[in-house]
Amino acid sequence: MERTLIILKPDALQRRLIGRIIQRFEEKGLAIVGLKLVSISRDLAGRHYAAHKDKPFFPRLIDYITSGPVIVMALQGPRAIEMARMLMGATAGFEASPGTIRGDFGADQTFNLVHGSDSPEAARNEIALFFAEDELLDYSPAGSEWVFESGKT
Ligand code: IDP
Ligand code: MG
Repeated sequence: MERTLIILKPDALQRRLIGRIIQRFEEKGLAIVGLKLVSISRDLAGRHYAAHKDKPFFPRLIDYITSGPVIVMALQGPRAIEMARMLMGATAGFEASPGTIRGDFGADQTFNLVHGSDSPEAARNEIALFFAEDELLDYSPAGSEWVFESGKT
């Protein structure tokens, strides 16, 4: 089954929005199979965002993601990667559609509340960066049979 790495970024915690953001993913039917509160080191941030290391905004991105505690979550379900990104909305809050997390709560290009893996390969790598294998629990929440025809997350 597909898994994706979600990070509720420092602004989500500081603005006391984590409950409402997690609720979006729960309501969609994705299973939370890993979850913890962590402080991301600059080294880990650099590895997580390695694809952006030559971008002009990279130093600000590292400052931002290491500026306070974050919640990291692994979500599981059919098409979890794509569904999570749809729920998140466009990168910049000022461009994201209303109804999305960034569209409803965000107004900025850097401070955009949430990260979601963008491909199966990225998801595998990112989940491995943040979770040990025994921190990931495989289960289907009650009621999944009424969310997915397969009945499985
Ligand atoms: P994504 O989070 O929607 O996948 P990416 O392009 O992968 O967006 O960028 C990673 C993160 O870097 C964004 O979530 C945002 O916090 C920050 N970011 C992206 N583009 C810019 C920019 O043009 N200026 C400043 N920060 C940016
Ligand atoms: Mg990205």
